[in-house]
Amino acid sequence: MAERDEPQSGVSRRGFFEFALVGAGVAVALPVVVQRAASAQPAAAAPPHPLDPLTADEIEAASNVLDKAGLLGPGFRFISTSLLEPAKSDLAAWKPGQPLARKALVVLLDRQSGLAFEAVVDLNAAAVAEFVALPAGVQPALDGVECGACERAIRSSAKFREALARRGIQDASLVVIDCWSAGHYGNEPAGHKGRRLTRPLFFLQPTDEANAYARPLAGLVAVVDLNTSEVLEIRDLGPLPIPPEDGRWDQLGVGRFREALKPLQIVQPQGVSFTVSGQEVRWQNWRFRIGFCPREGLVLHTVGYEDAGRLRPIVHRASICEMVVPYGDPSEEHYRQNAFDIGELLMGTLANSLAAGCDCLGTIRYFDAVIVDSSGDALTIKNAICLHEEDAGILWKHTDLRTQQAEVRRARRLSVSYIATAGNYDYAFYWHFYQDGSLACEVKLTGIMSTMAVAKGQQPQFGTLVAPQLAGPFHQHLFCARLDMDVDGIANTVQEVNTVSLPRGPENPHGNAFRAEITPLTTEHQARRTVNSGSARFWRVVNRNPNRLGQPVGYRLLPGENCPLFVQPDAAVARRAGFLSHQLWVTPYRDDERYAAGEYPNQHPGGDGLPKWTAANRGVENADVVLWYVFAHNHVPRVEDWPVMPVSSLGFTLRPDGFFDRNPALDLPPPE
Ligand SMILES: [Cu+2]
Repeated sequence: MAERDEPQSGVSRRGFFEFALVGAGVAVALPVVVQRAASAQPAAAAPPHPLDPLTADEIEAASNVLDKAGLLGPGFRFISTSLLEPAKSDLAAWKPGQPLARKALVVLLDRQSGLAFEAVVDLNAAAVAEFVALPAGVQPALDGVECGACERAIRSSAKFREALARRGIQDASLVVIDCWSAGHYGNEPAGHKGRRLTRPLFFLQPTDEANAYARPLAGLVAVVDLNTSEVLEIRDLGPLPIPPEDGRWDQLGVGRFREALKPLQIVQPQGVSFTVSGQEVRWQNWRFRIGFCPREGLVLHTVGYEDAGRLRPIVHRASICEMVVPYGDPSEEHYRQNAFDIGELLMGTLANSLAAGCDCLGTIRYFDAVIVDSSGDALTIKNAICLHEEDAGILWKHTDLRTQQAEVRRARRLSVSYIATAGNYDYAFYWHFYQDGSLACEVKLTGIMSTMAVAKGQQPQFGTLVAPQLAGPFHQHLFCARLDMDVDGIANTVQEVNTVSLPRGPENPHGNAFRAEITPLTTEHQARRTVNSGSARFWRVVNRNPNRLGQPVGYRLLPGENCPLFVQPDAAVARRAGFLSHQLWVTPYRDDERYAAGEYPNQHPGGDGLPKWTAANRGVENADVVLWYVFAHNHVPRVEDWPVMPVSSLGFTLRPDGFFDRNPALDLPPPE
């Protein structure tokens, strides 16, 4: 087994990943959230399935196989271990009861050589199937242990302590150090090239209860080599006064509460209406599997709808495969704030342990998530995924004014979700299943904004003043959903639908005419599209199989809130996240085209992922298509977003379009 070179908890006073804030805002070490695998998941009663996430035993078996094969040198560290999902063709050929070919994909980092490795472990054969050194310079995602080491290195740096002294801070342990991914800007000094870097940000937390983000330490730029824990650079651009207020958001800090609401109880006296077998969920004709991986977190597999006794596939695999948060402040200390939280931080590993009555109401079925720690042991995140039903208002209703015949059906939805904390921000990811065949993705943004100090009496140019001498910088949250669509089978075509008004003329004598125009997107270049509210644009994925009216059966992708990327096209983050140049991409399915910015975006110079793959301009007509939908929240901070941000939510919806022969929820029984 690889050497565990750092303890997992108590690494630092307040590590980036290693502490969770619970209860009255008291910092508590990780064991509350993450438990050793031994005390975790009960054995699944259902027979295993090829898409089940790796179990704790499988993760540790993979580590042991690599160790026994002598492949783990003393500087090796596990970055991630995840299920290597079977090729789609193999999965299609698999029948329940047949043996599973279980493979683990392990990403390793050798701190001594600085090289990263990909290993495939055949778990059935307990053998290493592949072990490949990645090209020099490829940097897998950051991990919490190395960030803890970075914090210690900075705290013991004399230059850092001098910079703190210039800010009136004598005790370096009062400084919160958030490791940020270093990015790639092309202006890195020669001595930084090829190294594994982080560029931390600094905040003062004078007491355990204080909100560190209320007191950013302005003017400090630092670069640390994560492999050697060397502090490569500490630059003091000059301090600004530390903002004066506490920015407390914890119970004790808030102190006085409004009168509590009277109880509102969500009770399901007869239990839930869904069934769970292993990772498979069935509810209201829906059938799907819950997956989880360290990078994308929650994954939906084999989403289908049972229609008149026939299980009809809709989405083969759905996930949020990448996201980027670019910040708009051009100053030397802030222009590199461009976090790829999924590809650079592994969002799934940041999943919270959820609590009934707080994060979710009602009768909850939780699923644990299992990840690998840096030494190769399995860690279980208890209750990482929440599955429950919610009332969702009315589904349909009509009153006949003549007969007074009234019919109404209430909607219920089934929600599957997880919540991850990435430093200051918290992201909640939901998939909502509806009884009318709709499937909606919702992302909720909350937590604490990244902040910057502002000189007294000044107004920030690139942010909003949210408290005295404290600004929330302008920034964006851009997400990419990867939707491997299989609408009634794998042969699908994507169409764009634009509503256009007709010019006056013989076709439009009264000026009122408008119609929906349908354009098939047949090649990858043609399918690089942007949202357009001016034409009420949406896209749909159709299968040539006709419905009873002879129309192709299909599903719409309906955009929700969206906006373009606001940085220049040649800015570093735009090059590195080339997928942000369009909101829709369509590719023919390939097993190895998984993440919109490529496999290893950390410190990548750019050009990987969707722009690279689609350069070939492959055909996507009547093919096994993958939709990549980019959606964005533009965050112009408000005073009300401070000190903790009320949820902002955005997403998109997949809605049946000719998939059914009529309203599929016509058969819902009336309410009692
Ligand atoms: Cu924001």
